[in-house]
Amino acid sequence: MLADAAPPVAHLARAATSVGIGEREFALAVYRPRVHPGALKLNVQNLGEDVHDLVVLHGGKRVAGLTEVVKPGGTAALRLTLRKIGTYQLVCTIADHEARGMHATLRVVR
Ligand SMILES: [Cu+2]
Repeated sequence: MLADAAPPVAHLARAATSVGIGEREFALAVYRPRVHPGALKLNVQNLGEDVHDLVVLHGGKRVAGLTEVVKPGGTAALRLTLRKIGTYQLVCTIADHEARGMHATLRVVR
């Protein structure tokens, strides 16, 4: 039946958009740097040798962050909803990692 093949649009609209994040010494890569407003799932992979974390900032204020550090070779997921159009900063807050290059931007666009 057609109803089985095509889920309702409302269901699709609620699904979180996945955003891959790669972290290493000392860089932070966002594999989907532009997203639409709504629910996101940041899939964080630590590709390095040190522990890293991930915090999301908007206008210098923290809007979300991982609750635990990510171990070398480990992964973590951060679920959040970003409704405001604009540019968000993703940073690692461990030691001086941000200053050494662990920062990136995520843009929420219409
Ligand atoms: Cu780090």
